[in-house]
Amino acid sequence: KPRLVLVLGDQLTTEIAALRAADKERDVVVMAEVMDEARYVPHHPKKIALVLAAMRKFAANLEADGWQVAYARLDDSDNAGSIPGELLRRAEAFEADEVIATTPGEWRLIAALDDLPLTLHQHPDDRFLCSRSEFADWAEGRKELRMEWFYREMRRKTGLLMEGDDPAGGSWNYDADNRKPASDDADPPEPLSFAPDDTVDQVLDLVEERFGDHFGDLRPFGFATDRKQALKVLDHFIEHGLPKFGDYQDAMLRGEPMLWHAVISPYLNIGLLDPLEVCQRCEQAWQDGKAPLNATEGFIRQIIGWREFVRGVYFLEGPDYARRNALNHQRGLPDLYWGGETRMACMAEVVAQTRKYAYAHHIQRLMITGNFALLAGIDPAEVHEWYLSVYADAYEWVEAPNTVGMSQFADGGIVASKPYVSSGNYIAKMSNYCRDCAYDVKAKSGETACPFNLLYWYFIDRHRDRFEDNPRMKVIYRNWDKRDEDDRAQILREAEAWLDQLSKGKTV
Ligand code: FAD
Ligand code: DLZ
Ligand code: SF4
Repeated sequence: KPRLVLVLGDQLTTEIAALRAADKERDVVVMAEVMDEARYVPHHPKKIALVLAAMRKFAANLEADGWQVAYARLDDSDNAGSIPGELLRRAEAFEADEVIATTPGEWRLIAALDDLPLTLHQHPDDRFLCSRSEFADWAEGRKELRMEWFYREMRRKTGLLMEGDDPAGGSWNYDADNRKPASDDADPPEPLSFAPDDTVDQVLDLVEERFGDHFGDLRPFGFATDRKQALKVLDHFIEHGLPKFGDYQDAMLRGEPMLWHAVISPYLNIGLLDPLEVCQRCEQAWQDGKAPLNATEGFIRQIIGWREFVRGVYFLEGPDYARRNALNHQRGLPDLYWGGETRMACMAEVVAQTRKYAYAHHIQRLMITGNFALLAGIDPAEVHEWYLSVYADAYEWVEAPNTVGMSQFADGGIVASKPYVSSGNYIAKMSNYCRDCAYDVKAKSGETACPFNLLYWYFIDRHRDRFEDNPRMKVIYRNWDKRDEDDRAQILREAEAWLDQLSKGKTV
């Protein structure tokens, strides 16, 4: 009897565990474009197109390689509409009663597979350097989980940037060199873009017809949709982006959404690129003298450090993680996140770029849209749903810990040791957004005061009980308490009035 080999839309590599465990002569690969996956959140149309186009090309390659592939297109009349539904349909058609799967990256789908009335052979997703059980062992007995310690383990384990037992250059972390703002005349590399081929064109038409109402511009579509193209993106980054990646990692410039970032997360997360191969190629560039150590270390840390760490936390913490709300924030997500009008130039810029590219870099996600949501006290579940929808790289295992944990502090401080909040000052320092804003970043109160200034102190004040004793926040409270009482009262009053306007749907 054949067995069904499930390959999901974010498992597109021939090295995926389920394929390695299967028998080409005997088994049937099941791949399915289904409404349930396209709609669990209103994904950006570019994200849906990327996944479907990459699935179609991957399936064609498997077939060319001799696999039997039962592939369901979204518009097939007999499409069952869900992953379990498709498995059941194929089980009947092929008289199969066993499924070989690679553990999905989301609790929702893990549960759905567990519920199937078929025998499930589930294999851990070993595209990651650190398995779920290894992470659990590392976390066991630790009072707090800190990425930096975890990262050092990963450096030792992979040997990346190691000189024997010591880190290359003598330091584990060169972040102190990595916080430069970019100047207006900065000249970042042009990102690579791929003209749609026939497969992509067909998918774009389908996505336009079915998901035209989702937030986000479908066209122009320039994503890589197969491994060969994704490798070109990686090479392009290593040659043109990596040398300055470190310096400008935190910088933000109007009209320059990608700067020196790699824009490879959409490909890493669906399997077109492998994390270790990415890091080894970067290390090679450093060894060849083509990239400085601060950039190479900073970049590798994002992948073997942060990316692995957040995945570990997601699976360690369990299925309720994405619903946590430690600060009890209840305000609804304002319409400006979906492109509604706003006078805040920074928010307008990041949302507009997100709509256009399904991309924002880390500091934009953390210190603009995330910072604002946290300061404004938005319900983290709504913030989570937004991030999961609008970015081409968003899958729950990586998005939820970044959003719910790092950005919204809704896990109570597992991912972040202090809340990532800032006043307008930080944004003015790291970007040129404030120059064209209706608000005045220097004004701490009054009609034109930057909302980040008002809301920052409002946040600090309202969460005193939780954060006052945090050693990394003591100075902030000391500074706040030193201020004149009337000043403090005025700022809090103005912040409340501003939030009131926000909640009433007024243009703020
Ligand atoms: P670069 O800046 O060039 O970094 C290189 C790579 O490092 C990335 O491709 C990514 O794979 C990895 N990386 C960097 N930071 C992180 C991080 N914090 N967590 C995990 N991997 C990281 N990343 C996602 O892949 N999917 C998400 O859904 C996602 N949601 C996020 C939500 C919020 C609120 C925040 C603050 C961050 C989120 N990130 C997410 C992390 C990060 O913003 C993106 O990985 C990064 O912007 C991707 O762009 P890039 O490839 O140009 O990254
Ligand atoms: C994101 C996504 C989309 C939009 N569509 C599909 C699909 O039609 N078929 C599929 O197998 N996978 C899709 N995916 C990826 C899944 O949502 C992803 O596998 C789970 O969220 C687990 O990470
Ligand atoms: Fe954003 Fe404030 Fe600067 Fe305007 S002034 S761009 S709201 S930080």
